[in-house]
Amino acid sequence: MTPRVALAAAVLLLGSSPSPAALRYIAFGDSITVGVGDSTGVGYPKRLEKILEAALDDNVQVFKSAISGEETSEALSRINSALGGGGDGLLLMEGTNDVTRISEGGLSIETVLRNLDNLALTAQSRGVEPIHATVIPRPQNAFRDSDNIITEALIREIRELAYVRKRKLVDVFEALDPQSLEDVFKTYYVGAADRVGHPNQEGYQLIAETFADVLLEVDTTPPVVGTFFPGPLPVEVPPDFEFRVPIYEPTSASGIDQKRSSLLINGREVGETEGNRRKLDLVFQDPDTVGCRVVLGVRSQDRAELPNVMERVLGVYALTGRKVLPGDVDFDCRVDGFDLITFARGFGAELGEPRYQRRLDLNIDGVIDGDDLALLAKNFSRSSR
Ligand SMILES: [Ca+2]
Ligand SMILES: [Ca+2]
Ligand SMILES: [Ca+2]
Repeated sequence: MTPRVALAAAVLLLGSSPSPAALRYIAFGDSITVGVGDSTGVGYPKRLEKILEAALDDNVQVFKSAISGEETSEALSRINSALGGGGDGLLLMEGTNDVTRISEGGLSIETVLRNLDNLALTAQSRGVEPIHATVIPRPQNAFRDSDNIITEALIREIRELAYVRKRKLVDVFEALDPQSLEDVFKTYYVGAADRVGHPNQEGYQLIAETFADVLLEVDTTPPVVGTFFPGPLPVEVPPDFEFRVPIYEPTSASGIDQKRSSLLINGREVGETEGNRRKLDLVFQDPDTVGCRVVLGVRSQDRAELPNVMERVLGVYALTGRKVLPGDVDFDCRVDGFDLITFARGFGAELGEPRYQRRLDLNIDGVIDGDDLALLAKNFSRSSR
């Protein structure tokens, strides 16, 4: 080594010698925290560290403590050693391997929640702030829970857990929710070769940004939905059923905009709200105005300076003893001019086009045309109640 090169090496060493970090986080989790699927091999913790250092202009350490395939019960056995170095926060993203176990009938969501709470309580008892995270959605080719029924049931309860315990929540499910983001699995996931559902580099970057937003208190998440009734599966309910949808605002100090939050029954804003700015229960119960079938939706936004807005359909439910006439496309038990207006919006559309709606294709032949209009006309001005 020439003296010049030796000097350069010494400078490099000095430059990279770790001065004490102003902030230290422990990224605790499974393969998603390990970074499996990230072709650069670093995963979200290193990416998060970079974002935080740039934003705070200070040294930050995001220490990775993760084991691929780990379930929350296994995590409990190593949480103490993971907390050994101390820190400002425990970033707790666990549970997706438990979902696989639940789908095989070997575990309950309640147990997973208790484990997550115990992990968080252990951190608290050692002076480290626990920060919950939901788990990411699974792609259609996942070998278990590819419809995300169990995953969503779990993440809705994690939202409640964070609310009840007054802990921060990083909602990575919401950040990657295929209902709010187009082509999620194509853009942010490894793809067909991976049947577990790991993110790719872009996915890990998005996860890192989602963590950073919460830690830096930048609100980029709209209110999110909790465990709602009657639930995500299509069921028949009595007309006097009480529809109940809790929504949470996990990150914003300013909270939910209650005036702009509502249940949607067949597209109409209805119901009452009860709660506070962090959790709001949206409730509707009225057999007289509920109609003959219910498309349950929710619309909400937070009070961030640039409000984060959310609107989505949660489920479609038949009502006991009520029948939908062909042509009653808004499900209010009558076929009238309002149905005609709705019908006209889809007229001419074929299956696969954005304007095509299944409920307007009355004879289900893949095109909304004169034949469907004839069916509507046949029932015009008739009522089913
Ligand atoms: Ca928000
Ligand atoms: Ca109607
Ligand atoms: Ca048709």
